[in-house]
Amino acid sequence: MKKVNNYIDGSYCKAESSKTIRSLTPAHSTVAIGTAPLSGAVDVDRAVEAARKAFPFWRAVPAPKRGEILYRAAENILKEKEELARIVSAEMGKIIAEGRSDVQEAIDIAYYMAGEGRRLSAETVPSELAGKDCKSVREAIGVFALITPWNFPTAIPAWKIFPALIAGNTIVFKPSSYTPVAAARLAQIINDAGLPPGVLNLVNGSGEEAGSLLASHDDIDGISFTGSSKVGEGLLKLSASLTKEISCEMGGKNPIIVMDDARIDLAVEGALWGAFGTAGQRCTASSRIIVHRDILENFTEAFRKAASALKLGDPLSEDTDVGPLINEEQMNKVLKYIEIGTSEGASLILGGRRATGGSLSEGYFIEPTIFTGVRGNMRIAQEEIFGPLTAIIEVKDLEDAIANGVDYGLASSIYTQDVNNSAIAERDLDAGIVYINAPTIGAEIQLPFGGYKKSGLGHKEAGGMGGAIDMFTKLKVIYRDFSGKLQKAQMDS
Ligand code: UN1
Repeated sequence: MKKVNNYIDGSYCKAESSKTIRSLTPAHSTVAIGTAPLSGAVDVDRAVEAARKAFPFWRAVPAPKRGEILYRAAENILKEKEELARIVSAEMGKIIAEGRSDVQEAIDIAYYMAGEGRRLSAETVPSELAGKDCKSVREAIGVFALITPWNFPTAIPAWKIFPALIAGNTIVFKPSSYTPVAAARLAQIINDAGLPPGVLNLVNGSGEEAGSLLASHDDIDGISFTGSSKVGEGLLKLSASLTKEISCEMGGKNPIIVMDDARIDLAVEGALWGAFGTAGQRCTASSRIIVHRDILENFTEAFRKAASALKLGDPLSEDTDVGPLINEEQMNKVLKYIEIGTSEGASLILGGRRATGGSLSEGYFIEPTIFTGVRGNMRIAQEEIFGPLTAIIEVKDLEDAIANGVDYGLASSIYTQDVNNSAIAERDLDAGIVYINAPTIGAEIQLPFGGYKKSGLGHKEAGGMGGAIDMFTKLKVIYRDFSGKLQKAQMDS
């Protein structure tokens, strides 16, 4: 069992309080993989102070040099990919193939941001006047609090840590209290790549206490949060200040539209991966399948059949398709939504129960669950559930499909072979990400990631300009007059 500590100003340290959290393996709920401290105000203050102290030095290191450290971190994560993937899989419960994907995404963003150290581009534009130049430059913002969820224990922290670092910020990282072991290992590898003390600090604890203390801390300049819309809204209130930046990636209720001209085999495969990959615990999960009525029967039967063949089991065995939910609370939430769906009048055509055969009863497994006959205004079609449950909604045409509105707007998808349907969906789907002939999960790190409406606030994650580089830099505009006389801008002359 791993005993995780905080890491502040270049060394491991205990938290002020001796209270700890036990990180349990979701597939065997009584087995603990590690413990982590529950930090309070003293610990948070110390970490913020260390990050503040390190900031002037770190921001002055040339970005290509910062990039070299990031490059080394990428190489080291790659070397430890399998070991880290196994920790992710055991601690979070995603199947081992997806544990590897989680770590791969961290590696990808590390390499990408290492290269960004040689760009961090802004603009140089002509002046209205001779003997004068105009440009913008990107500067580090300061001390960032990075607050991350349990569903991607290494990828999401990496999406935030690497761009924050390349831009010259210093960090207090507060990972989810459900996945402290994977997060601590990631932070350690990055620190060991050669970061100066105080640049990347790790504080463990609960969202309610450590997370809230960070969000409201006077000496934090920016917050980047991924998690539920409810917590995001709370952080927004806590952090409200004219001098604090805040960006949040939040929930989703992501649709796959299957048109009458779609390749049904492809759509079935995509819906299966989108709805039941990571046991539906992605903010991008395909939790609504909106199907054209002319192919509804064919699609639904093929989808039900394929989903019924998915194998639940230990996430660390290579032949498992679907792992457990993260904890009992999450499992009960999904079971509650199954009751809600049934009482709303939707028809349960697959699953709908906790899976308990053999050793499954030791974990928080729910059978892949499909509802049909779902209407767009039902709660199971509107609210984020975060489990292996998807809702099939029948529509008469594309317009009807697109009109199926929700408060979220993260990812969306359409399966069609018709170029016009594809173009209309691209234009009209009210979401930050649109996939054509692919499910709603699986965004690549070189483009910005984020949603509209209740799904996203502030800047987007990942990507370069328009994404994470915007999140972690501020833009300064510089006018330099070397004409040797007072020159007034055109508006004043
Ligand atoms: C999330 O679920 O919080 O696009 C992130 C995807 C992954 C990231 C998901 N690359 O599905």
